[in-house]
Amino acid sequence: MTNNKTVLDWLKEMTDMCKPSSVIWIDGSEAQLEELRAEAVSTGEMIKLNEEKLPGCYYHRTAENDVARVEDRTFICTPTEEEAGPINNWMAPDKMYAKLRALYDGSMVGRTMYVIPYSMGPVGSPFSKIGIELTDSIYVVLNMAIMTRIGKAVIDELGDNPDFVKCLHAKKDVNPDERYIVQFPQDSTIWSINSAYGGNVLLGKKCFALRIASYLGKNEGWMAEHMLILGLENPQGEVKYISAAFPSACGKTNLAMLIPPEYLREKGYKVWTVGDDIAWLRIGPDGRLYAINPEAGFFGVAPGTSEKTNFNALESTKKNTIFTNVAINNDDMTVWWEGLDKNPPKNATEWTGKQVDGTTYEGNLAHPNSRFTAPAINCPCISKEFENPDGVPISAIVFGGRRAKTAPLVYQARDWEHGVFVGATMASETTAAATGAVGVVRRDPMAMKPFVGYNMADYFGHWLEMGKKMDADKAPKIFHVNWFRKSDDGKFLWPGFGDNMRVLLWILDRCEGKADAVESPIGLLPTVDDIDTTGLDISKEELQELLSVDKKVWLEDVENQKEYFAQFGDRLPAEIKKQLEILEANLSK
Ligand code: GTP
Ligand code: SPV
Ligand code: MN
Repeated sequence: MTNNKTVLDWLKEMTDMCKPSSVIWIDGSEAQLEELRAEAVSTGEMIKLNEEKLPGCYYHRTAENDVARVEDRTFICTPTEEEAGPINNWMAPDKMYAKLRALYDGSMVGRTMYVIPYSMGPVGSPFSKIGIELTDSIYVVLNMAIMTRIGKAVIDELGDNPDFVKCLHAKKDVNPDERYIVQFPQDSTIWSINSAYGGNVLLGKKCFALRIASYLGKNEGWMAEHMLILGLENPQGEVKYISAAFPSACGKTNLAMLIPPEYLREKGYKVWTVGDDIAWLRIGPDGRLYAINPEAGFFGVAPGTSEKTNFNALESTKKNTIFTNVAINNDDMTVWWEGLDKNPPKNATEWTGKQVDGTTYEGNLAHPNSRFTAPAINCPCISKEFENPDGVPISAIVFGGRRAKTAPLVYQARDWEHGVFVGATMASETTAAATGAVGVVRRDPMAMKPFVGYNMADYFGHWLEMGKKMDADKAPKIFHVNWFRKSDDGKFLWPGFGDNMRVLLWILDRCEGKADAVESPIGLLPTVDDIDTTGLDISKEELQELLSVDKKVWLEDVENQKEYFAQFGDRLPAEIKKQLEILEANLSK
């Protein structure tokens, strides 16, 4: 498929090491993908779902020990430990290469290696970057075909260029003790072994589009962020774009596909989805910040997705979708998960493969991190700018997390520098998207804790630098939201989902200087009258509670922030230290 010498030399080195019995280039044609689907069905790797109800849809079940990203087995192998920084796992590149070579050696004997040329971003866009993933998993090939632009057009675009990200994945025996997800940023190389799950193996996603890309972005003056991108259209037909960074399983896909409350729909408000997980951002010729979604599909959390909570996501999964670790309704070969509806199938296959009566079953039929892989073009509200090679101009950047207490429903940063501090002090309760305990509050700056490809302190510095390159009136305004605040009896105080639109409207009005705000120790807050509650069953007192800032709780958080920042030592930018002092002084007044 190519005469690119760098590609061919690398492919030879990798095949010499992995020793596959055959090598197949993925050309991106429907005929080839259809052959692979048939093969995966014949071996049991995938199950064909009901062709009438779910045309072109397949089911896949992973090993029970392989259901989420593995942060403790994910490494950033920069030449020095200092470059990877204190929050990444690190090993010297030579040592890691040697260790992994021994594991990859002969790992594909008797197996086929697939060569997937792929583009992150529309082929040929100035934002886009090319990768090639070598994998012995058909599941990976078929997922990459949904999540990225693949095939001959991409290898043609690369031509003789030696500049591509070299990605190697071997399923091996899915042994969790020898599972490694390793990034070598200086070599634009990703090696993944002993997993077959999502973010561990679809190497274009977190490994490339965030870890490697954040490193490239720092060197080349752009940003790779764990952000959704949405367009909000007002009744006059003007569309403004917002990007938002929330940690894994904290509501990006939901917000990106939001359906406005009825009274706003009647007025003519609409939301358009550009992306649901990753944004690549560059300063455009007019000095504004532009974003593209480098992906071509959604790898979304299934549980909790319903006609009511996220109609557009559900619609996106009705054809040509791969479901992973959800439950099967054996009667009609459709899928089910917790929160889809109140009618679990009686005759069900649980995600582990166990046959159960779903109506009497206790526990989860679907894994809490079960996922759908759906083509973005299936989405009823996909933006017409989705393929725009120049991206969309961003008016507001929103940070957010799951915080039962502390963070109010919404507040605005005073300026870019304060906004970077707001992002840097993000914290959130952990979710099922990664292995480990769920519900523990941890600091997760810009939702990038698991995804930053270099020293987090330098990453804060890069954010500050980007701000300096934009005039204050052109830079996006920065906000923080929390949909997950709870009352003392443990109930969510905010209805969330479509009603989050009410908060987005305040945000955009702030960007246009149309809405009021009041000063608070942590930033600019709306008053209860600034958030439109038309048709909502929420009292002024409840809204007041949602917008309240408890100084005592915040001062405790400041102590935690200090401890967190201390680990970066002298590398922490002075601006962050200054903002921390301002916050503490404001809270102590
Ligand atoms: P990743 O794909 O892991 O990056 O996750 P994500 O950030 O896209 O999260 P997603 O939108 O899939 O939501 C994760 C979970 O949060 C789902 O169970 C949702 O039902 C729930 N959720 C999303 N938005 C809201 C909200 O506004 N309020 C509440 N209470 N729950 C929400
Ligand atoms: C996340 O965990 O943030 C995801 C899913 O989007 S994964 O692809 O596994 O990273
Ligand atoms: Mn994500």
